[in-house]
Amino acid sequence: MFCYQCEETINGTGCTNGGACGKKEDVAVLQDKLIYALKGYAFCNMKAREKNVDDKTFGPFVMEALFATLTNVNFDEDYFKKSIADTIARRDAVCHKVCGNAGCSAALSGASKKMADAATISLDQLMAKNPADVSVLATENVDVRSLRETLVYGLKGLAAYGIHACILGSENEEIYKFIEKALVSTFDDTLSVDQMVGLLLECGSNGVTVMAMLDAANTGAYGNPAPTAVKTGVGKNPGILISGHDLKDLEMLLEQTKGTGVDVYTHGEMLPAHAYPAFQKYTNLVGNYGNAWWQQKDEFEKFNGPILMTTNCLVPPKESYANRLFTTNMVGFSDKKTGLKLKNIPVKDGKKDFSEIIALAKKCPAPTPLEDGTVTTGFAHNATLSVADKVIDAVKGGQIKKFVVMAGCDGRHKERVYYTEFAQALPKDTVILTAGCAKYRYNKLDLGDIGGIPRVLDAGQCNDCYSLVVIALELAKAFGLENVNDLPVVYNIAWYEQKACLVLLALLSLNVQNIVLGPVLPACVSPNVLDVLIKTFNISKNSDVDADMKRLITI
Ligand code: SF4
Ligand code: SF3
Repeated sequence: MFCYQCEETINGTGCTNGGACGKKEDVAVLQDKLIYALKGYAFCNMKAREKNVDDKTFGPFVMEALFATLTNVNFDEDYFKKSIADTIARRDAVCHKVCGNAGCSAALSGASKKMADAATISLDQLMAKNPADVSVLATENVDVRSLRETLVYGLKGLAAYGIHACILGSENEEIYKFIEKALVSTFDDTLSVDQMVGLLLECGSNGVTVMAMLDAANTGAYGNPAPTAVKTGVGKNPGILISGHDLKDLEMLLEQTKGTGVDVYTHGEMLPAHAYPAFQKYTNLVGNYGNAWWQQKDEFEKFNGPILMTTNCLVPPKESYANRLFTTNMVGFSDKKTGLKLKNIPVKDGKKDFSEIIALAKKCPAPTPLEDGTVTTGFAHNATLSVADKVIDAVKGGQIKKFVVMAGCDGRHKERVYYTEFAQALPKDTVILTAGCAKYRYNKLDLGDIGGIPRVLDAGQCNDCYSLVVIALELAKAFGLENVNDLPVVYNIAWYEQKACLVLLALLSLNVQNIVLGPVLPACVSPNVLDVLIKTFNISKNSDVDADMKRLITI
């Protein structure tokens, strides 16, 4: 196996003998084969689109499949075997509409050898195929590999956010067309470096569109988030812990637990849900338990009750709580060695039945307390811009010197203490704008406020980085600036998985300059590609707190 899609990749170069995330070789190879099959399906669907006979369910299916291959989503061989078989069957069905009895040769003329293979390979042949032929390393040129893989990782992020919007009834055919074109491009040997860089930026601008779509879907369904202090302590009732990013799942769980005596706690990326008016109506939504995803082994054990993982980040579970850990959507886990397979709650006619989880919760003790305080969230664009006048006055009056965007992901590497130290060392006239699970490194610190404006403004989940973009663009307008880079905003972003890759591409597509990225640069970015990013966007890696404070804040 070879995987270098996330920040924790072994030795900063690639996982070759099992993943740092717990992904085993068998699953890694199946994920590679799924991506290979998706490229063939995309090619055939593109040909079908030209004749207006394309598969109308291509978009949601491909997004779900791509999302499943994102870091810490699915560790289950059976899931990927089925997904590969479904992809080939869908490809064949659409191919038949294009080529019928005439065969594929006309459609394939001009396609690369790889693409022709991916568009015609049978399921048996694909399953028997040498893993090296479908691996990331099968693209020999390191720069081409870098550009193609970065694009695929951006697509995974796009798919993740696209699926959430789709679940809430928001779709955009243009996004599907882009996913199709981008997948096909990764087997096109005729593209220049400029064209491949162009596709990365196009992926970023599609990222802005899809995040905006998800924002509209979330706020349309659940209202505009408002600043909210969320309890971090626990009560005496048994509880269910819900983690991940899927707000629709939270809504269904809250409805079904109403009046049962079972409390619902959020975990990780579900924390910002407390700020939506629609969820504040539920008295059974009682607080947030724990921190970012990587601490779940300890926290899930102590929670004592059932846990529902709606999306990433799932860590291979400990035996102590595996029997009360459930998955839904495309999250999955199985282990051939121990025979453990986590139960997945399916969707039927748009609904999920959580009665098994609720019944189990009733038999479990209340959660063991981890802490007892509050954490504030809910500073999405609507809430933050409603106090825009106050913010603008504070900037003009010199009380706020700089906004520091510290969005992104958290992770287990101990170097990430940097983000806590950086937040603590920031001068008192700076405000942190955050979104994503990166916030857990500093959202419980008492950093105070500036004239009533908290010094940490949490816009929400990683997809709510869109809110940070809206806030920046609106501030630029208010200050009469044409260039968003002229604002007193600096970027010190932490990444871990591929949604963060998409967010980064989204910022670059908006021409945001001088982004500082850490705790390491993506292994998929080759030295030459990095050079392009430095020359075009002046992107750089974070260093130590003192040096970064000097270059970002003092100067
Ligand atoms: Fe390694 Fe990250 Fe890939 Fe897991 S997702 S195998 S940790 S690079
Ligand atoms: Fe976190 Fe996984 Fe990325 Fe949504 S939950 S930000 S890492």
